[in-house]
Amino acid sequence: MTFRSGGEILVANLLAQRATHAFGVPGESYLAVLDALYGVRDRLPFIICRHEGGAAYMAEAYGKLTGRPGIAFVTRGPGASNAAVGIHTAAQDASPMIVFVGQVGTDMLDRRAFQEIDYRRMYGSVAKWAAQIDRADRIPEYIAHAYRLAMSGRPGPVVLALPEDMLTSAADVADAPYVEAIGATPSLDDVRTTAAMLRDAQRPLVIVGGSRWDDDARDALRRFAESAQLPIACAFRHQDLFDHRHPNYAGDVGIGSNPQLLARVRDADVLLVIGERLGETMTSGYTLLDVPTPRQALIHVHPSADELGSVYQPALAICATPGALLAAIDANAARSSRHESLAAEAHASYEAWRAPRAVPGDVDLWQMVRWLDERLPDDAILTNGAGNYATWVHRLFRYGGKRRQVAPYSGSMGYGVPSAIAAKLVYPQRLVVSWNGDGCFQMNGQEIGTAMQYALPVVFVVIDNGMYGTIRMHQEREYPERVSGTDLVNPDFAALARSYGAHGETVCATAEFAPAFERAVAANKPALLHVRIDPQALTMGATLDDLRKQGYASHERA
Ligand SMILES: Cc1ncc(C[n+]2csc(CCOP(=O)(O)OP(=O)(O)O)c2C)c(N)n1
Ligand SMILES: [Mg+2]
Repeated sequence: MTFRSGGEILVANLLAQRATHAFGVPGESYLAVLDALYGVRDRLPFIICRHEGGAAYMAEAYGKLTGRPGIAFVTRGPGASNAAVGIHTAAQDASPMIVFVGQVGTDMLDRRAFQEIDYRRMYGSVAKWAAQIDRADRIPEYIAHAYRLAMSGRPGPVVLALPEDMLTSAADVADAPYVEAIGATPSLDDVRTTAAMLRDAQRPLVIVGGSRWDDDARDALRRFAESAQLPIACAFRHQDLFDHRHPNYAGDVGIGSNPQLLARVRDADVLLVIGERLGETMTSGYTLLDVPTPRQALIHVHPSADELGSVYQPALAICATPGALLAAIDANAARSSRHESLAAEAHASYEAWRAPRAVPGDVDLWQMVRWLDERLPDDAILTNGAGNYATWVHRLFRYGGKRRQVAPYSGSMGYGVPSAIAAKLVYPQRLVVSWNGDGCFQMNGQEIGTAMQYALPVVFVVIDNGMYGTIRMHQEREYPERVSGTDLVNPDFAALARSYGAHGETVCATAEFAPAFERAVAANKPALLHVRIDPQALTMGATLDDLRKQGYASHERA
C-alpha cells in the first residue's frame, strides 16, 4: 500500500497527463499542492504570477498553443474571482484549460465560511464542467475526465474545486493513464459529397477557424487549397491557420474585414466552413449569412455536434475535426478549372487591402507593422488583446505558415502580456512579440514582473493614444464631442519597464521603431517599446475628426 496525500496524488496525475507548466498565485487553501509541486519543480514548474487574471490568461494561451489543457491554480473566493476573465476567454475561444480552485474544508462547507464560494454555481454557465473533488481517492478519475472533456468536442475550461482537508487526507490509489481528445471522423459519403459540391460550385469559398487544429491539419489545409485551387479565408483571430503569403489566401472574416471579401462570402454559392462555429464576430452580427438557412449551400464541419445547426442550418453538417476532414477529402475531386481565377482574385484583393495609406502624426502604424511583418522570422508568435490598436496587426501582419497569432476571440482586454509569457515558456526558441494598447497593457502589465522572474525575453509593444480608443471611436460616432469615460492619463511605460529591470524605450517617430526594436531583441531580456501615436490615428480608415463628423452627420439625419 502506498498512501499519498491529495496534493501528491493531484500533482502525480498532472504529470501523468504530461503537464509541463502550472500557472498561479498561491493561497493558503492549497498549500498541500504547492508542497507536492516542490518535489517536482524541475518537471512541472509553478509559474508564479502577479494576478490570477494573468495566470488564467497564461493557462488559456498555453491551451490555445498546445491543444493540451493549460493548468492554473488559484485560491478560494478572491483568487477564483480574479481568474474569471481567463475562464470566460477559454469558453469563448474554445481553449482547453483546467483551473484548480482552493476550497474551504468539507467540515465548514455551506456555512459561508471565509472566502467560500460554490464554484459549481459560480462557473456553471461559463465552464464546460465545474466540479468539486471531495475524496482524495477519486482525484485520478476527476483529472482524467477533466482533461478529456477540456480537449474534446468543442474544447473549453474545466473548474475543479479542492477542499482543503481533501488535499491533506491520504489515499492509496493508482494514477490515471494519459488521455487524448476524442476524435471525430467524417463518413466517406460526406467527404465525397463535399468534394462534389465544391467541384460543381461556381463561386466556392472555404472559411477556417476554431480550435482543434495542429501542424498536420494546417499542412493538410495548404495541400488541399493547392490541389483543389480554392480560396481560403480565416475567421476572426484564427488568422494563423493559413499562410497569408500563400496565393490562395483570401483574407480574414471578422471585425474590420475587407468589404470585398465579405462580398465574396455573400456571393458564394458553396461555403465550406471548417472548425469555425460561425459566431457573432465572424458573421458581422449574424447578418453576413441568413438565419436560419443561408442562401449559400453551407457545408459546416465542426468537431462538436452541438454547434452544427445551432444558428445556421447547413446543407451538409459534418461532425469532424479539421484534421480528420482534410485527411479524408480528395482534393482533386473538388477541383474545377472554373475555380482557377477565384483564388488569385481573392488574394489580389487581400494584397490591395493591406497597401499602405497615409496616417496622421509622426508614427505611421502602417509602415511600422509592415516593417515588423518583413522583419519577424517565419516562426514568430504575435500576441494581442482587444482594442483598435490590434486592427493594424490583424490587417497588415501576415500570419500563418509557422507564424502564430495568439489573440482572444472573446475580445477581452489585458491578454497580450500574459499570453506572450505563456508563448515564450512553451516556445523558448521563437521570437515572441506582445502587442498592446495603453488601456489593454494596464490590465496585466504587472506580469512583466513574471517575465523578469523567469528571464523570458519577450518584446512588449505598447501603442499609446492616451485613451480607451475603441470606445472613444463608438462615442464620437454616437455622441460626438461628449468625451466620457474614455480618456487615460498614462505613466512613462518605458521607465516602468526599466524599473522592473527590463529594457525600455520610447518611440515617437516611425524611423525610431526599427532600431529600437532591434535593440529590444538584442537586449535578450524582457523589453518594452512605448510607442506614442497621434490620437487622430484612431482607426485604420478614419481619423478622430472624421468620426466626429460622421457622428454629427448621423445626428442631423436622425
Ligand atoms: C476586459 C475588458 N474590459 C473592457 C472592454 C471594452 N473595451 C474594448 S476595447 C477597449 C479600449 C481598448 O483600449 P486600448 O487598449 O488603449 O486600445 P485602443 O482602442 O485605444 O487602441 C475597451 C475598454 C473589453 N473588451 N474587455
Ligand atoms: Mg488606447
